[in-house]
Amino acid sequence: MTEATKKDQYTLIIMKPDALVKSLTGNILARFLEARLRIIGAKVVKVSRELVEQHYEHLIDEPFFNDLYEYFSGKTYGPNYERVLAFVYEGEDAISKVRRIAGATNPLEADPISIRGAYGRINKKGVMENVIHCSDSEESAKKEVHLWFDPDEIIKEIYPTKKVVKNNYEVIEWV
Ligand code: DAT
Ligand code: MG
Repeated sequence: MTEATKKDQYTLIIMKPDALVKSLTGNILARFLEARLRIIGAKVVKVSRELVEQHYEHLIDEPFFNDLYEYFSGKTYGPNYERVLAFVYEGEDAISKVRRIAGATNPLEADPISIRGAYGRINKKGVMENVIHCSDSEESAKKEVHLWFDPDEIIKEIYPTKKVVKNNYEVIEWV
C-alpha cells in the first residue's frame, strides 16, 4: 500500500486520574510512540458528572456507575487529582494499535506488558482502575472527540464543522 491510500483514523486517549497519581504520564506517552501515531490535540480536563454520564452513556444503568464516576472524576484520590489528560491521536489503524498497547479492559485479564496489565489494578471497591481510556471504534472516536474537544483545540479539521455567531463573535462548532 502506498502512503496516499492508507486510511488515517482518529482516537481519543485519556490518561485517567490513577495515571496521574502514579506519575505515569511520560511513561504512557513513551509507550504510544511505538504505534507511530501523531498527537493532534491535547489538554488537561476537570471531569464533571455530566461529562462522565455522556462519555460512559452505555454504562449509565450499571450498578458500578457511581463508583466509576468517583474513579474517573478523580474524587477517589482527592482534590489534587481531580483531572485527566485527554489526547487525540491520528494515524493508520490508530484505534486498534492503541487498544493493543492499552490492553484489555480488566487489568487482571490484560496482557501483563500492556499499559493496563502493567499498571492497572482492581481497587478495594471492586472498581477497575485501568489507567487509560481509548476509543473502541471509529464511531465512538467521533462521538468522544466531539464531547471532549472543540474544533479549534485540534490542529486540523478532522470532522465537519460550522461557523456560528455567539455574542457577536464567530465561533467554530462541530456540525
Ligand atoms: P473500555 O474502557 O476497555 O473501552 P468499557 O467501555 O466497556 O471498556 O468500560 C468503560 C470502563 O468502565 C472500563 O474502563 C472499566 C469500567 N467497567 C466496564 N465494565 C465493568 C464491569 N463489569 N465492572 C466494573 N467496571 C467496569
Ligand atoms: Mg469503552
